Amino acid sequence: MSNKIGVLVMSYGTPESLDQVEAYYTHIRRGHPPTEEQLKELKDRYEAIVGGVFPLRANTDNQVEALQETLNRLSGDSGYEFVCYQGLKHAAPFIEDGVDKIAQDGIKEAIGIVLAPHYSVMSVGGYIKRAETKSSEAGISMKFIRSYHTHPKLIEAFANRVSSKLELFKEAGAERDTVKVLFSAHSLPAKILEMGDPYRDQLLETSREVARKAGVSNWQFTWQSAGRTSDPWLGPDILDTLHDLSKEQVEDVLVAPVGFVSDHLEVLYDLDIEAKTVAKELDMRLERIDSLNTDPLYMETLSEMILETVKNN
Ligand code: FEC
Repeated sequence: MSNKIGVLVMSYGTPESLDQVEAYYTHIRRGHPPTEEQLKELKDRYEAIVGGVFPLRANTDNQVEALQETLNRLSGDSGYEFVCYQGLKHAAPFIEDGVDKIAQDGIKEAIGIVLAPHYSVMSVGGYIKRAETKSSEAGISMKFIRSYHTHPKLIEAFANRVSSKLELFKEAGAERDTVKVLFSAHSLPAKILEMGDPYRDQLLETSREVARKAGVSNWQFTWQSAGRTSDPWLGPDILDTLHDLSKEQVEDVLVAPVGFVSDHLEVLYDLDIEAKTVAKELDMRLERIDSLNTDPLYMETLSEMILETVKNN
């Protein structure tokens, strides 16, 4: 007998074309349209990465497909069939659309998971709140996975990427221990710390575990991609960190953006273009680890979290 379980796979979302950027940006700003200048600046960043293509779209599609395949393979003869549905935070299909589809397919039991490993009330918490509201309206019993930042396979996947990039520095003549490994993640308004939010501590835990697994002692954590608002954001920002490292005569830097799991604007622009430009001005070599995208170890991390949640209920 097949017992279907819906999996709502939630991700940030991205526009499909340049003419959708304004609506997308307005949604991120909770209904407040950007100024002409802000809109132009964002469109310019999308144009700079790959000529106005939106890589997060295909990457999320591929992750959802690979997760469904991995999950059904690993669930073996459990009697469950997992069906994955996409739900995006800021673009269609929205989180609510994903829940609607689960309901239309007559599925009554579901699990929600976010393609971001660390919990903050302002990030994953927001996804979960929307999915919870919609699923209770639709009569679906939905359980959520809030974080998976120390799952051994996630740590292994990141550590493999750190080790292989450190090899490239070695081949270019650098001593492994002189390369500064910078773990990074999206900044959030600093007020989250007063709220006892686990985001920063979870990111530090992931960084520590990845460093240990990859045998790296020369590392530090830094923030990136802070919003352009007047509130204080968590720092130091990566661009300031690069200036500080340059004063300490650091020449080689490997960035490991462990707060992200896909290639998208915050990686391809903020790191590969902006941070690389600053590093070049400072005469430093900056490389970045490859993004996880559909790495089998990442797909197994998500699948194991989901299977465990089903087993424990
Ligand atoms: O490639 C793409 O099209 C999308 C890339 C993208 C990802 C992403 C992930 C996170 N964000 C997080 C927090 C915030 C907060 C604000 C904010 C604003 C933006 C803007 C763009 C953008 N974010 Fe994002 N984020 C991505 C893209 N983000 C574009 C608007 C312009 C700008 O500020 O650069 C500020 C909102 C406000 O004004 O109130 C806060 C967090 C993550 C990582 C977790 C996750 O994936 O959900 C946290 C990918």
